[in-house]
Amino acid sequence: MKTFLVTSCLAASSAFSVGLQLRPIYSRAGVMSMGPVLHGSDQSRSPLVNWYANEAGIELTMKAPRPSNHPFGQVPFLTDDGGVEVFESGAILLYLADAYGKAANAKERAGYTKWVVWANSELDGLCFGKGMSGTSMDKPDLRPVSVLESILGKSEWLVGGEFSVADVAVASYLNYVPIFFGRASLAGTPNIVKYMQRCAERPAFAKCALLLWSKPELGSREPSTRFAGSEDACHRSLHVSLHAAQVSLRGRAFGDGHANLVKQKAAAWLKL
Ligand SMILES: N[C@@H](CCC(=O)N[C@@H](CS)C(=O)NCC(=O)O)C(=O)O
Repeated sequence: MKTFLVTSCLAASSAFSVGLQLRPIYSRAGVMSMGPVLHGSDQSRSPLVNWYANEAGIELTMKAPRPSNHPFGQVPFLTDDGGVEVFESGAILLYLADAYGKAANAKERAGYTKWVVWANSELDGLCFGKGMSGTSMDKPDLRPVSVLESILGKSEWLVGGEFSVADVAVASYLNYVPIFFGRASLAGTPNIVKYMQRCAERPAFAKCALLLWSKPELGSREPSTRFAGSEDACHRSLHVSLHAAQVSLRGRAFGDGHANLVKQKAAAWLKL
């Protein structure tokens, strides 16, 4: 069993400039700085944070889901120097983009915050349904689906013609769809499919081969019935759909297995 975890799967290269602020190892008070620490697991939403960190060249230290100060005991949960604590995957993306990115003011931030919030508030339901009940992304006539299709027909990326945290937020959910709903066909929205494909082809997406905490370890530091049993909907669904699809993703979302699945599905949908 692993009792430690690596720093993130840092992208070797990134076309995504974020104007990184370099942090000292020791603060002025002489207290050791950890930098951003992510409590996460591979069978959860936390890999989407890893994807963004890879793209942006942010070094994350990974920790087990628990113990953490997440008020609801979930993952992902991020801490950073200076007492920063953030829960909710979208809020974590926004924090990292704000803290380590290049946006100069509220106007620039608004370019991506709206998409991250939309992904969490609207796209989540479209992709997974309530309680993972079913996807609506295979219904091209639904207004938000057709609008997204139209937007992605005009631009490769969501904000300012370049890849950004907005794309991580949106494409992460889209790219979970083939994992959770193996029979869903997105053939009716080719622009969305090509976008999913573009994102899956990014080296930082495929390089998410992190040494993330695997399921038996989720409760290893602080036994928790919810994690120890892994009975929450998102862990269970991912596990079941992986099995059903007989796809060798080695138990993790993102990474090369997931990238290949998206690429295969996209190629098949675009032929229809
Ligand atoms: N809306 C939250 C969802 C968090 C969530 O549901 N996390 C799941 C894993 S994907 C979890 O921690 N489940 C264990 C539990 O609820 O105890 C986010 O986006 O971060």
